[in-house]
Amino acid sequence: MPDQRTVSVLGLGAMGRALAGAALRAGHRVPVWNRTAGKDTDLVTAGARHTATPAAAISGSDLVIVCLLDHASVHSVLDPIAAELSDVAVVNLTSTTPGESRELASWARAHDIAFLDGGIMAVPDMIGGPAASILYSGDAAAFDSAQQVLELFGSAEFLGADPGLAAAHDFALLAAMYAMFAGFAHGAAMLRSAGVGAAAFAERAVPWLTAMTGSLPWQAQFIDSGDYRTSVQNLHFNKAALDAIVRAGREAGIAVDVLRPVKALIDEQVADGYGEQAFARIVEGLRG
Ligand code: FVH
Repeated sequence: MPDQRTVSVLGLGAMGRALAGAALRAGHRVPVWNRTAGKDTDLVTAGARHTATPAAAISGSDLVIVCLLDHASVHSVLDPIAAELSDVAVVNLTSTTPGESRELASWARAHDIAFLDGGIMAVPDMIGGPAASILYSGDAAAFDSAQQVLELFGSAEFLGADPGLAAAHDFALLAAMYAMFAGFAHGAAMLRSAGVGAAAFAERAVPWLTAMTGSLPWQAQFIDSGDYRTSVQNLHFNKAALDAIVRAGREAGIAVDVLRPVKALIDEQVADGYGEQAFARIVEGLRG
């Protein structure tokens, strides 16, 4: 093994186990630790080293992968071993907000720890496969030296020195996904009232939504330029459409909670006099 490293994994939930498994399959030494015992059985059978404490897991490590529940659990595990982590590269793959990621980076800097934050755009089964993508930000030198290992988990992309950047992208992508899933639930509820099953709806929704995502770069041009003038499908047009879809939902006897905030954003722009402008202008209503 020309470049065998010690890759410690703290946190053996579904994702931590998948990450440890990928590092093991590539021939690295993988000490693992989890708060609750028994989650490393399969990994140990595959060659991982069981450790009883986080301190034991990171001893002699080249790279420490942290995959816990949330920001608070990261601190509860790393705070007591901060001194031992000095000069070690720590990669946090726990989902944290951008602000929490920046806070962790400041904490790491204060303890001379090289810190990278990552946003995993994959579910555990995808780890190590071609569709898995993980976004990183923070310490560029740490990314460069860890990249060979990080590529084992999925394509590894470094976004920049701001440690909050990976989390910002992660949550932006998840927000788009959840809004789409909620829209699918609304459509399924509407069609259920007409006696049509969700499976049949899904068959139609996939090609429709796939085609519609093709308009995202066009919408992005409005947002990035701040120029929302359009000759097609302005906010008046979209207001008429949304109003009708909301009426259809009420006719069907279903709640319209998913659509209400979209309608409110359109109504606000129209009320402010921007009815002739593009739908993408609703982003202006999302300022804090
Ligand atoms: N699973 C997924 O699809 C998503 C994909 C995108 C990224 N997420 C994030 O990854 C983090 C871990 O997710 P997970 O799927 O591994 O989650 P669980 O299976 O629930 O495992 C959680 C682990 O965290 C440990 N833990 C929780 N609290 C503490 C604590 N206070 N101190 C120490 N460890 C803690 C827990 O340990 P235990 O309950 O087994 O003792 C698990 O090892 C997460 O941020 C996702 O958002 C995954």
